[in-house]
Amino acid sequence: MGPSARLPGTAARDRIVAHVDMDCFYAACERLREPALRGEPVVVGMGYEPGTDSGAVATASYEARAFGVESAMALSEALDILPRKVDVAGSGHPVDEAGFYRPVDMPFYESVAAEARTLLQERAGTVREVSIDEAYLDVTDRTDWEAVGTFARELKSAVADEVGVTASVGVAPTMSAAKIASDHDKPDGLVVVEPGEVADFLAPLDVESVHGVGPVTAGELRTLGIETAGELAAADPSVLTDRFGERGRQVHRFARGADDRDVEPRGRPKSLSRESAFTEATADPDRQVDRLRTLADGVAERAKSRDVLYRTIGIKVVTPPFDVSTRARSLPGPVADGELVAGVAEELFAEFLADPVRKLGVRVSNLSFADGEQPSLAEWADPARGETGRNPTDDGQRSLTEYD
Ligand code: DCP
Ligand code: MG
Repeated sequence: MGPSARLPGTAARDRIVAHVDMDCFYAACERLREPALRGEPVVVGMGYEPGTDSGAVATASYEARAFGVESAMALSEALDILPRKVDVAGSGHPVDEAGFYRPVDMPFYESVAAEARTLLQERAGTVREVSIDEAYLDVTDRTDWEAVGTFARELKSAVADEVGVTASVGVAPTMSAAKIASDHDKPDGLVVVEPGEVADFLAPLDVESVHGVGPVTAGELRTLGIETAGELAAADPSVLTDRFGERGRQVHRFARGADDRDVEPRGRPKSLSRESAFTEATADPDRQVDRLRTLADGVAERAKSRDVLYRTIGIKVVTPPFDVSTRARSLPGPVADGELVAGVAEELFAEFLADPVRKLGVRVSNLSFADGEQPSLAEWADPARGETGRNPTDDGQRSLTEYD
């Protein structure tokens, strides 16, 4: 069944996605090395030179935002509404209505971001970084909907304790809902949107919060009388496609909570894998082996279609509650042989056969390319993953391309 045939809000019910976004990140980094800035209005300026009014605001602490300072504002404008602490003597401005201004220091922020990335990698199987302070995590293997609130709280505490900055976390069955959820209760937010709640969660929000709707599209939608995500979800799809083409159909789907994009890491691929969960854990060896073979075929097909040879074949087995085991075997040389993938996967699985199993995965790694050429990034980039997302897989399996 194609996901387009799924009911709204039920897409990818088997997935748990967390979106993590650090709060006022550059300002939080400045506070990390200068604790006196904690609780104070802090403005970080791009192109700012201390003592001058040059540059623009990269970010502002929430205390500075309370004065109206915001990202991308000219620094001179920020200084008008929030003078520098050192400048207020004799100016008529009370000291507590002044802020601290700091120039951007990317190497330092990158080093903090790298620590955060390491921590997120440890706590999630799959991480897709989207900016210096923002990432999607697929945590399906690590938790379930009952435990995910606690899981996310622990994740936030770990970021606070080990990295020293606060993060807002949104959890949802889709990437787009998770992103909106992380933004919903900033700073230090934690919002969990369970499967089946997505459409209701989105409905009252401004149409601009829908994935793929920018300010221009939002303006056009408003002229059609569509102001909220709920109104967009209820709109006649043919009116939307008339006006916006294919994109109209996609934003309509997103507004209804449908979004089948997988959390896929960026960068060069290190392996290709497929995995799939059983609706309920099964100990039936026939079903297990059947599923394993289907996954092996899927991986081999994918490798073949990309002209990829592999030297290592591996499996992943998830047993209740969330115990993840992996096994792999390396071959003497690179191959492209679907029957071999299935055979090795089955042998590796022998030790788990008839154990209760929630989920299975098959992976090939140690990749090389049949034509001897290195793949271009563009070749691996998902062509359909644009502003409005990409087309879903058609078989309910998840395709993962792993990178490091
Ligand atoms: N940034 C920038 N210029 C912008 C927006 C952001 O230089 N116009 C930088 C500074 C931010 C960082 O990117 O600290 C992360 O961007 P976010 O949009 O996540 O903003 P913040 O983390 O600062 O604030 P929030 O708490 O809203 O996430
Ligand atoms: Mg942020």
